[in-house]
Amino acid sequence: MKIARVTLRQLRMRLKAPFATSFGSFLDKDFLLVEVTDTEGTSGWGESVAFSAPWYNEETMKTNWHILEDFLIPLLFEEPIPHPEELSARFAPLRRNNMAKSALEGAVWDLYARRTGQPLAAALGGQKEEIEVGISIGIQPSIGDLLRLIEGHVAEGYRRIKVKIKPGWDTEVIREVRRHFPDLPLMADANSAYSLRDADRLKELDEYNLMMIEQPLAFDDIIDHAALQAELSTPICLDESIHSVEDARKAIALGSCKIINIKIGRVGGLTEARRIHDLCADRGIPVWCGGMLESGIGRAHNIAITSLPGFTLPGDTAASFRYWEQDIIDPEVTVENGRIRIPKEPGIGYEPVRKRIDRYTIRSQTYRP
Ligand code: OSB
Ligand code: MG
Repeated sequence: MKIARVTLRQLRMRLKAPFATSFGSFLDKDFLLVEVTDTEGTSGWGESVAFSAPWYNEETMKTNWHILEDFLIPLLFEEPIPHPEELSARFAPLRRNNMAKSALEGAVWDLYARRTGQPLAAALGGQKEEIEVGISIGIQPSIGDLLRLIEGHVAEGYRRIKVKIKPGWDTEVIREVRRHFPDLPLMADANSAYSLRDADRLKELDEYNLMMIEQPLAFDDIIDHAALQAELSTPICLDESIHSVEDARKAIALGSCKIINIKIGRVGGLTEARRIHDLCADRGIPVWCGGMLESGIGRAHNIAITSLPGFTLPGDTAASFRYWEQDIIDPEVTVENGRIRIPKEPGIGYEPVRKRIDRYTIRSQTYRP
Protein backbone atom coordinates (compact mmCIF):
# COMPACT_ATOMS: atom_id res chain seq x y z
CA MET A 1 0.00 0.00 0.00
CA LYS A 2 1.17 3.48 -0.86
CA ILE A 3 -0.47 6.27 1.10
CA ALA A 4 -1.41 9.38 -0.90
CA ARG A 5 -2.86 11.42 1.95
CA VAL A 6 -3.88 11.38 5.60
CA THR A 7 -6.66 13.55 7.00
CA LEU A 8 -6.91 14.31 10.71
CA ARG A 9 -10.21 15.54 12.08
CA GLN A 10 -11.11 16.68 15.57
CA LEU A 11 -14.72 15.92 16.38
CA ARG A 12 -16.93 16.94 19.25
CA MET A 13 -19.93 14.72 19.97
CA ARG A 14 -22.28 15.03 22.92
CA LEU A 15 -23.05 11.86 24.89
CA LYS A 16 -26.72 11.20 25.64
CA ALA A 17 -25.92 11.26 29.36
CA PRO A 18 -22.83 12.20 31.37
CA PHE A 19 -20.49 9.27 32.09
CA ALA A 20 -18.77 9.55 35.50
CA THR A 21 -15.71 7.60 36.64
CA SER A 22 -13.48 7.88 39.73
CA PHE A 23 -11.27 10.33 37.79
CA GLY A 24 -13.82 12.61 36.11
CA SER A 25 -17.00 12.95 34.13
CA PHE A 26 -17.62 13.13 30.35
CA LEU A 27 -20.45 14.82 28.47
CA ASP A 28 -18.93 16.38 25.38
CA LYS A 29 -16.48 13.98 23.83
CA ASP A 30 -13.62 15.46 21.83
CA PHE A 31 -11.61 12.96 19.81
CA LEU A 32 -9.64 12.54 16.59
CA LEU A 33 -10.49 10.56 13.49
CA VAL A 34 -7.78 9.50 11.06
CA GLU A 35 -8.53 8.80 7.40
CA VAL A 36 -5.76 7.30 5.27
CA THR A 37 -6.22 7.22 1.51
CA ASP A 38 -4.02 5.15 -0.79
CA THR A 39 -2.86 6.04 -4.29
CA GLU A 40 -5.85 4.14 -5.74
CA GLY A 41 -8.36 6.24 -3.80
CA THR A 42 -9.41 3.69 -1.14
CA SER A 43 -9.79 5.07 2.40
CA GLY A 44 -9.35 3.45 5.80
CA TRP A 45 -10.51 4.90 9.11
CA GLY A 46 -9.16 4.96 12.65
CA GLU A 47 -10.12 6.69 15.89
CA SER A 48 -7.94 8.03 18.66
CA VAL A 49 -9.36 7.19 22.08
CA ALA A 50 -7.30 9.87 23.85
CA PHE A 51 -9.51 12.19 25.88
CA SER A 52 -9.28 15.99 25.97
CA ALA A 53 -7.45 15.87 29.33
CA PRO A 54 -4.78 13.42 30.59
CA TRP A 55 -6.89 11.83 33.31
CA TYR A 56 -7.01 8.21 32.09
CA ASN A 57 -3.43 8.18 30.78
CA GLU A 58 -0.90 10.84 29.80
CA GLU A 59 -2.13 11.28 26.23
CA THR A 60 -4.62 13.88 25.06
CA MET A 61 -6.33 14.65 21.80
CA LYS A 62 -3.88 17.53 21.29
CA THR A 63 -0.73 15.52 22.08
CA ASN A 64 -2.06 12.90 19.64
CA TRP A 65 -2.46 15.53 16.92
CA HIS A 66 1.12 16.69 17.52
CA ILE A 67 2.59 13.17 17.50
CA LEU A 68 0.62 12.22 14.41
CA GLU A 69 1.47 15.38 12.48
CA ASP A 70 5.14 15.66 13.41
CA PHE A 71 6.21 12.02 13.71
CA LEU A 72 3.81 9.24 12.77
CA ILE A 73 2.36 10.51 9.50
CA PRO A 74 5.84 11.32 8.13
CA LEU A 75 6.90 7.75 9.04
CA LEU A 76 3.89 6.41 7.17
CA PHE A 77 4.90 8.34 4.05
CA GLU A 78 8.52 7.18 4.22
CA GLU A 79 7.99 3.83 2.51
CA PRO A 80 5.12 1.75 1.09
CA ILE A 81 3.39 -0.52 3.61
CA PRO A 82 3.43 -4.21 2.57
CA HIS A 83 1.18 -5.18 5.50
CA PRO A 84 -0.27 -3.26 8.48
CA GLU A 85 1.54 -5.65 10.85
CA GLU A 86 4.77 -3.90 9.91
CA LEU A 87 3.71 -0.56 11.33
CA SER A 88 4.24 -1.48 14.97
CA ALA A 89 7.97 -1.95 14.27
CA ARG A 90 8.07 1.27 12.22
CA PHE A 91 6.49 3.21 15.10
CA ALA A 92 8.50 1.47 17.85
CA PRO A 93 11.39 4.01 17.96
CA LEU A 94 8.84 6.54 19.25
CA ARG A 95 8.20 5.97 22.94
CA ARG A 96 4.61 5.27 24.00
CA ASN A 97 1.99 7.70 22.58
CA ASN A 98 0.09 4.49 22.01
CA MET A 99 -3.29 6.06 21.30
CA ALA A 100 -1.81 8.18 18.51
CA LYS A 101 -0.08 5.12 17.02
CA SER A 102 -3.23 3.05 17.30
CA ALA A 103 -5.42 5.61 15.51
CA LEU A 104 -3.13 5.61 12.47
CA GLU A 105 -2.37 1.89 12.52
CA GLY A 106 -6.11 1.14 12.80
CA ALA A 107 -6.85 3.25 9.73
CA VAL A 108 -4.22 1.31 7.76
CA TRP A 109 -5.66 -2.03 8.95
CA ASP A 110 -9.10 -0.92 7.72
CA LEU A 111 -7.60 0.16 4.40
CA TYR A 112 -5.76 -3.17 4.06
CA ALA A 113 -8.90 -5.18 4.82
CA ARG A 114 -10.93 -3.18 2.27
CA ARG A 115 -8.25 -3.57 -0.39
CA THR A 116 -8.09 -7.31 0.17
CA GLY A 117 -11.89 -7.59 0.20
CA GLN A 118 -12.21 -9.08 3.69
CA PRO A 119 -13.78 -8.01 6.97
CA LEU A 120 -11.26 -6.52 9.41
CA ALA A 121 -12.14 -9.31 11.87
CA ALA A 122 -11.09 -11.94 9.28
CA ALA A 123 -7.94 -9.99 8.37
CA LEU A 124 -6.95 -10.21 12.06
CA GLY A 125 -7.64 -13.94 12.14
CA GLY A 126 -10.97 -13.75 13.97
CA GLN A 127 -13.48 -16.51 13.32
CA LYS A 128 -16.51 -15.70 15.45
CA GLU A 129 -19.83 -14.89 13.79
CA GLU A 130 -20.93 -12.82 16.75
CA ILE A 131 -19.56 -11.55 20.04
CA GLU A 132 -21.06 -11.26 23.51
CA VAL A 133 -21.01 -7.84 25.14
CA GLY A 134 -21.62 -6.25 28.50
CA ILE A 135 -22.06 -2.63 29.48
CA SER A 136 -20.19 -0.25 31.78
CA ILE A 137 -22.26 2.05 33.99
CA GLY A 138 -20.77 5.26 35.39
CA ILE A 139 -21.06 6.52 38.95
CA GLN A 140 -24.66 7.64 39.57
CA PRO A 141 -26.25 10.29 41.80
CA SER A 142 -27.87 7.56 43.93
CA ILE A 143 -28.03 3.79 44.33
CA GLY A 144 -31.68 3.93 43.20
CA ASP A 145 -30.59 5.51 39.90
CA LEU A 146 -27.98 2.79 39.44
CA LEU A 147 -30.45 -0.03 40.16
CA ARG A 148 -32.92 1.40 37.62
CA LEU A 149 -30.21 1.62 34.95
CA ILE A 150 -29.05 -1.93 35.62
CA GLU A 151 -32.60 -3.20 35.34
CA GLY A 152 -32.96 -1.52 31.94
CA HIS A 153 -29.67 -2.86 30.60
CA VAL A 154 -30.39 -6.38 31.86
CA ALA A 155 -33.73 -6.19 30.01
CA GLU A 156 -31.82 -5.11 26.88
CA GLY A 157 -29.89 -8.38 27.16
CA TYR A 158 -26.37 -7.23 28.10
CA ARG A 159 -24.29 -10.23 29.21
CA ARG A 160 -22.67 -8.61 32.22
CA ILE A 161 -22.84 -5.34 34.07
CA LYS A 162 -19.80 -3.31 35.08
CA VAL A 163 -20.24 -0.77 37.84
CA LYS A 164 -17.76 2.02 38.41
CA ILE A 165 -16.60 2.35 42.01
CA LYS A 166 -14.55 4.81 44.06
CA PRO A 167 -14.03 5.42 47.80
CA GLY A 168 -17.45 6.27 49.20
CA TRP A 169 -19.25 4.55 46.29
CA ASP A 170 -18.19 0.95 46.64
CA THR A 171 -19.09 -1.81 49.11
CA GLU A 172 -22.52 -0.45 49.96
CA VAL A 173 -23.35 0.02 46.29
CA ILE A 174 -22.16 -3.46 45.32
CA ARG A 175 -24.06 -4.98 48.27
CA GLU A 176 -27.30 -3.36 47.10
CA VAL A 177 -26.77 -4.34 43.47
CA ARG A 178 -26.11 -7.94 44.53
CA ARG A 179 -29.19 -7.96 46.79
CA HIS A 180 -31.41 -6.90 43.89
CA PHE A 181 -29.67 -9.02 41.23
CA PRO A 182 -28.39 -12.17 42.97
CA ASP A 183 -27.35 -14.01 39.77
CA LEU A 184 -26.20 -11.12 37.62
CA PRO A 185 -22.73 -11.42 36.05
CA LEU A 186 -21.29 -8.36 37.78
CA MET A 187 -17.92 -6.63 38.05
CA ALA A 188 -16.50 -3.39 39.43
CA ASP A 189 -14.00 -0.94 37.91
CA ALA A 190 -12.13 1.43 40.25
CA ASN A 191 -9.98 3.25 37.65
CA SER A 192 -7.04 3.38 40.09
CA ALA A 193 -8.95 5.02 42.94
CA TYR A 194 -7.44 2.92 45.78
CA SER A 195 -4.10 2.09 47.37
CA LEU A 196 -2.88 -0.92 49.33
CA ARG A 197 -4.01 0.88 52.51
CA ASP A 198 -7.56 0.14 51.32
CA ALA A 199 -6.92 -3.62 51.11
CA ASP A 200 -9.36 -4.42 53.93
CA ARG A 201 -12.14 -2.49 52.27
CA LEU A 202 -11.44 -4.12 48.90
CA LYS A 203 -11.43 -7.54 50.60
CA GLU A 204 -15.03 -6.91 51.66
CA LEU A 205 -15.94 -7.12 47.97
CA ASP A 206 -15.00 -10.83 48.00
CA GLU A 207 -18.44 -11.50 49.52
CA TYR A 208 -20.36 -10.45 46.42
CA ASN A 209 -19.23 -12.98 43.86
CA LEU A 210 -17.86 -10.42 41.38
CA MET A 211 -16.45 -11.71 38.10
CA MET A 212 -13.48 -9.41 38.73
CA ILE A 213 -12.37 -6.07 40.08
CA GLU A 214 -10.74 -3.88 37.44
CA GLN A 215 -7.68 -1.70 38.11
CA PRO A 216 -8.19 -1.07 41.84
CA LEU A 217 -4.68 0.40 42.40
CA ALA A 218 -2.41 2.94 40.74
CA PHE A 219 -2.48 3.39 36.95
CA ASP A 220 1.26 2.62 36.72
CA ASP A 221 1.44 -0.25 39.20
CA ILE A 222 1.87 -4.00 38.89
CA ILE A 223 3.71 -4.64 42.20
CA ASP A 224 1.01 -3.63 44.68
CA HIS A 225 -1.62 -5.31 42.52
CA ALA A 226 0.29 -8.59 42.99
CA ALA A 227 0.23 -8.10 46.76
CA LEU A 228 -3.48 -7.31 46.65
CA GLN A 229 -4.31 -10.25 44.37
CA ALA A 230 -2.63 -12.57 46.90
CA GLU A 231 -5.16 -11.33 49.49
CA LEU A 232 -8.29 -11.31 47.34
CA SER A 233 -10.31 -14.23 46.08
CA THR A 234 -11.95 -11.95 43.46
CA PRO A 235 -9.82 -11.92 40.29
CA ILE A 236 -8.07 -8.64 39.53
CA CYS A 237 -8.30 -7.41 35.94
CA LEU A 238 -5.73 -4.86 34.79
CA ASP A 239 -6.65 -2.00 32.46
CA GLU A 240 -4.52 1.17 32.88
CA SER A 241 -1.32 -0.71 33.87
CA ILE A 242 -0.95 -2.72 30.62
CA HIS A 243 0.53 -0.92 27.58
CA SER A 244 2.22 -3.78 25.74
CA VAL A 245 2.69 -7.50 25.51
CA GLU A 246 5.79 -7.06 27.68
CA ASP A 247 3.71 -5.38 30.41
CA ALA A 248 1.22 -8.23 30.16
CA ARG A 249 3.97 -10.85 30.44
CA LYS A 250 5.40 -9.20 33.57
CA ALA A 251 2.02 -8.70 35.23
CA ILE A 252 1.11 -12.36 34.64
CA ALA A 253 4.50 -13.52 35.93
CA LEU A 254 4.12 -11.44 39.10
CA GLY A 255 0.55 -12.58 39.71
CA SER A 256 -0.74 -9.00 39.48
CA CYS A 257 -3.93 -10.04 37.70
CA LYS A 258 -5.93 -13.05 36.53
CA ILE A 259 -7.71 -11.26 33.66
CA ILE A 260 -6.67 -8.51 31.22
CA ASN A 261 -8.80 -5.79 29.66
CA ILE A 262 -7.39 -5.12 26.18
CA LYS A 263 -7.98 -1.64 24.79
CA ILE A 264 -6.54 -1.28 21.29
CA GLY A 265 -5.61 2.38 21.85
CA ARG A 266 -3.92 1.85 25.20
CA VAL A 267 -1.60 -0.82 23.76
CA GLY A 268 -0.67 1.00 20.53
CA GLY A 269 -2.84 -0.74 17.97
CA LEU A 270 -4.45 -3.90 16.66
CA THR A 271 -1.17 -5.74 16.11
CA GLU A 272 -0.05 -5.31 19.72
CA ALA A 273 -3.57 -6.04 20.97
CA ARG A 274 -3.44 -9.35 19.09
CA ARG A 275 -0.01 -10.15 20.57
CA ILE A 276 -1.41 -9.64 24.08
CA HIS A 277 -4.38 -11.81 23.14
CA ASP A 278 -2.01 -14.57 21.93
CA LEU A 279 0.16 -14.42 25.06
CA CYS A 280 -2.87 -14.53 27.34
CA ALA A 281 -4.39 -17.44 25.41
CA ASP A 282 -1.10 -19.28 25.88
CA ARG A 283 -1.01 -18.54 29.62
CA GLY A 284 -4.68 -19.27 30.29
CA ILE A 285 -5.52 -15.66 31.08
CA PRO A 286 -9.00 -14.65 29.81
CA VAL A 287 -9.21 -11.28 28.04
CA TRP A 288 -12.00 -8.93 27.06
CA CYS A 289 -12.18 -5.73 25.06
CA GLY A 290 -12.49 -2.48 26.99
CA GLY A 291 -14.15 0.70 25.78
CA MET A 292 -13.33 4.41 25.75
CA LEU A 293 -16.78 5.82 24.89
CA GLU A 294 -15.87 5.50 21.22
CA SER A 295 -17.74 6.71 18.20
CA GLY A 296 -18.81 4.05 15.72
CA ILE A 297 -15.39 3.93 14.11
CA GLY A 298 -13.48 2.97 17.25
CA ARG A 299 -16.39 0.72 18.20
CA ALA A 300 -16.07 -1.16 14.89
CA HIS A 301 -12.38 -1.80 15.58
CA ASN A 302 -13.28 -3.14 19.04
CA ILE A 303 -15.81 -5.51 17.50
CA ALA A 304 -13.22 -6.79 15.02
CA ILE A 305 -10.55 -7.60 17.64
CA THR A 306 -13.14 -9.26 19.89
CA SER A 307 -13.67 -11.84 17.13
CA LEU A 308 -10.39 -13.51 18.21
CA PRO A 309 -11.02 -16.71 20.21
CA GLY A 310 -9.29 -15.66 23.47
CA PHE A 311 -11.81 -12.86 24.04
CA THR A 312 -13.89 -15.20 26.17
CA LEU A 313 -15.44 -12.63 28.50
CA PRO A 314 -18.07 -10.04 27.43
CA GLY A 315 -16.47 -6.64 26.73
CA ASP A 316 -17.62 -3.04 27.17
CA THR A 317 -18.69 -2.57 23.53
CA ALA A 318 -22.30 -1.49 23.99
CA ALA A 319 -24.65 -0.37 21.18
CA SER A 320 -24.22 3.01 19.45
CA PHE A 321 -27.68 3.94 20.75
CA ARG A 322 -26.44 3.79 24.34
CA TYR A 323 -23.98 6.66 23.76
CA TRP A 324 -25.12 8.80 20.80
CA GLU A 325 -28.28 10.38 19.42
CA GLN A 326 -26.86 9.49 16.03
CA ASP A 327 -23.59 7.63 15.46
CA ILE A 328 -21.28 8.51 12.53
CA ILE A 329 -21.44 5.07 10.91
CA ASP A 330 -24.06 3.28 8.85
CA PRO A 331 -25.46 0.97 10.02
CA GLU A 332 -25.04 1.83 13.70
CA VAL A 333 -23.77 -0.85 16.10
CA THR A 334 -26.73 -2.77 17.50
CA VAL A 335 -26.90 -5.32 20.31
CA GLU A 336 -29.48 -8.09 20.32
CA ASN A 337 -29.70 -10.45 23.25
CA GLY A 338 -26.31 -9.20 24.39
CA ARG A 339 -24.72 -10.06 21.06
CA ILE A 340 -23.24 -8.11 18.16
CA ARG A 341 -22.98 -9.77 14.76
CA ILE A 342 -19.55 -9.44 13.17
CA PRO A 343 -20.08 -7.56 9.88
CA LYS A 344 -19.35 -9.43 6.66
CA GLU A 345 -18.48 -6.37 4.55
CA PRO A 346 -14.83 -5.54 3.78
CA GLY A 347 -12.91 -3.41 6.31
CA ILE A 348 -14.47 -2.29 9.57
CA GLY A 349 -17.82 -3.24 8.03
CA TYR A 350 -19.70 -0.06 8.95
CA GLU A 351 -19.57 2.87 6.53
CA PRO A 352 -18.39 6.22 7.95
CA VAL A 353 -21.06 8.80 7.02
CA ARG A 354 -19.21 11.88 5.76
CA LYS A 355 -22.15 14.25 6.19
CA ARG A 356 -22.46 13.36 9.87
CA ILE A 357 -18.69 13.41 10.39
CA ASP A 358 -18.55 16.90 8.86
CA ARG A 359 -21.29 18.11 11.18
CA TYR A 360 -19.23 17.17 14.27
CA THR A 361 -15.83 18.25 12.91
CA ILE A 362 -14.33 21.35 14.50
CA ARG A 363 -10.86 21.14 12.95
CA SER A 364 -9.33 19.19 10.10
CA GLN A 365 -6.13 19.02 8.12
CA THR A 366 -4.82 16.91 5.24
CA TYR A 367 -1.20 15.78 4.93
CA ARG A 368 0.55 14.55 1.78
CA PRO A 369 4.00 13.04 1.19
O1 OSB B 1 -11.83 2.26 32.56
O2 OSB B 1 -12.87 1.14 31.12
C1 OSB B 1 -12.60 2.23 31.62
C2 OSB B 1 -14.77 5.01 30.10
C3 OSB B 1 -13.86 6.03 30.08
C4 OSB B 1 -12.59 5.82 30.56
C5 OSB B 1 -12.20 4.59 31.08
C6 OSB B 1 -13.12 3.54 31.10
C7 OSB B 1 -14.42 3.76 30.63
C8 OSB B 1 -15.47 2.77 30.66
C9 OSB B 1 -16.58 2.88 29.64
O3 OSB B 1 -15.58 1.92 31.51
C10 OSB B 1 -16.45 1.91 28.54
C11 OSB B 1 -17.37 2.24 27.39
O4 OSB B 1 -18.58 2.12 27.57
O5 OSB B 1 -16.87 2.64 26.32
MG1 MG C 1 -11.25 0.35 33.17
